[in-house]
Amino acid sequence: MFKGLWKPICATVAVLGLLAVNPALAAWQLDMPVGVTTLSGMIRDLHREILIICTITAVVLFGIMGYALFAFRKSRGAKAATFSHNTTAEIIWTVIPIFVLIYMAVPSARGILEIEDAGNPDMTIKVTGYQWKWGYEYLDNGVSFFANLDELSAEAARLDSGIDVMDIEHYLRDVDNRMVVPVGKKVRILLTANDVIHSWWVPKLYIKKDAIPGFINEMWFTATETGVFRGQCTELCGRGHGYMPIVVEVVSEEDYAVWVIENGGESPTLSTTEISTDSSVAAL
Ligand SMILES: [Cu+2]
Repeated sequence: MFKGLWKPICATVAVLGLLAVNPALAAWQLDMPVGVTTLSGMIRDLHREILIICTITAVVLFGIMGYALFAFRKSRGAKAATFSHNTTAEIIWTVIPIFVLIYMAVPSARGILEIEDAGNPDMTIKVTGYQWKWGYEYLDNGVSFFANLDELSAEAARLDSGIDVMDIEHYLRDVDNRMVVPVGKKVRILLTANDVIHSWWVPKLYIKKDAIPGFINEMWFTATETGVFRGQCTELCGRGHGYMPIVVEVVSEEDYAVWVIENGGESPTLSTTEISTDSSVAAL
């Protein structure tokens, strides 16, 4: 029965075998990373649940379709059906998908509302994308700086540098100035760009949005643990797109206060920055 299928089956097994011994496979990841924010668990669970539903749906539907194509083929003498419709079947294949979609839509909508609720932040950072670096302005305390690619990566990236990039622990994933935030505080990010569209993405913080010139996008996170979390620009923005990484360091509140003072901040206290027409007018 499978006489004609041996060749493609052997070819598939050979390709899978080659992939299995490829060292690059070590970097493969089949699931979203474990996040470190208050929303990351919810987003990961939702993603998994919906992925499982979609996978089961695809396997069942394509399975039925594949079986029908194989079992009722013309060479086996199959004849075209003569009925025009089947009310019971039509009700079943309409009602079941409606319930499945509602089942997925309700938690998705709840999640989106939570993700988009950037109100009442403990602090606000304006992040600006440039070709090819990120600018950070802490609106509550006046700290501001640029985050450029770290010197070691920049040196190694030069033609004929003689440096083996495999020897660099965080090649193209490190910066000279990290964005530092306190753990357990709601950090709002106001995101824009100065030249072309960039995109700010830190996988473990579960946030990613485009930085668009002339627009201010908003997103937020509350980190639940301290540590260093890396990301990168994810919108192809020109020659140096791969050379503008993001490094976020989450520290304790005390360490954050010290960092603010060390970096010339006005006050280590966290406060809510109200961005409104009134305050802009008052500031003028
Ligand atoms: Cu880019």
